Amino acid sequence: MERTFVMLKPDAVQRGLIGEIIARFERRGLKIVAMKFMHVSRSLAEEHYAVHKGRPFYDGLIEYITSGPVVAMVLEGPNAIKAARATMGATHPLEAAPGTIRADFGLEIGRNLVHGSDGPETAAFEIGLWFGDEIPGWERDVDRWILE
Ligand code: D4T
Repeated sequence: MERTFVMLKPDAVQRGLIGEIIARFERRGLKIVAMKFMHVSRSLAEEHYAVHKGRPFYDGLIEYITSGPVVAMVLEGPNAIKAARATMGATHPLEAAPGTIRADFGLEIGRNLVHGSDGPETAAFEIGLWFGDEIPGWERDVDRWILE
């Protein structure tokens, strides 16, 4: 089983899309193992996006992520990182496949609604950063109908 960090960005919250977006991950079969509604401090935003420091869009990205509350969560499942990113679609909404979150709800890269870890190391770093290292798992009764 793999875990990934997913964040519903401030535009998703402001636009009333929290339920719609979470439902897509949930319906797919990804299991929520942690979730919180929160305001992002500047220091957390800077740690989260440290890899982008110095890039032209960095300042705008920090402003955007700290501009309002977000929903942060950890999802679990087989190949959860890939599954979550496929559900989200490509970073730029215009390049995202129809049916993905970013294609269905977005137009601009700087308002692309969701974040998902892009690999196992990033996922481990981001889960630790947002939730710490002690996230318990739970037994889901329908798993035998979702997982072979
Ligand atoms: P996130 O990290 O938000 O899930 O996005 P991705 O993993 O899909 O994309 P990324 O790390 O390359 O970009 C992080 C974040 O920065 C915004 N961004 C990115 C932007 O506003 N302008 C840009 O030119 C790029 C490359 C969007 C996502």
